[in-house]
Formats: sequence, C-alpha cells, structure tokens
Amino acid sequence: MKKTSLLLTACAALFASNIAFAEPPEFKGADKNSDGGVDAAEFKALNLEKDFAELDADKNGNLNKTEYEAALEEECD
Ligand SMILES: [Ca+2]
Ligand SMILES: [Ca+2]
Repeated sequence: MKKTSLLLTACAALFASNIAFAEPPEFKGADKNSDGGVDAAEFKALNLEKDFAELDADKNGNLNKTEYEAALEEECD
C-alpha cells in the first residue's frame, strides 16, 4: 500500500514538473523537418526523459505518430 502511494506521489511530481518545465509538443510540432517521423535528433531536442531506441518499436530510426504518441502516454499509467 505504502509503496503504491509513494510511486503515485513521485509520478504526480514528475507530471507537475513536466508541465511547469515544458509540455511535450504534438507530433507535428516535434517533427521539425516535416518528414513524417521524429528522428533521434528531433526527439533529443524535446528533452523528454525517454529512451529513443526503446520507443522506436519497429527500429527504423524514426518515431511515427503512433510511436511518438505512445511515448507521451507512457508518462503515468
Ligand atoms: Ca522529422
Ligand atoms: Ca519507428
């Protein structure tokens, strides 16, 4: 029980700090060169605490809209 509430608190704090810091842009905002994918450099520019390689489900070096949005939704489950 205690562990769960601690985890929730940490998650809420992270969420709050993310909003205060910078809200992740929508896919088309993250895709700076508008080639339909967010590559490693574009992703890095977002400063998200995520592992690009892990998010790139099909390992093509680009995050498509589905992969990118999954990254944003992963925040707090
Ligand atoms: Ca791109
Ligand atoms: Ca991909």
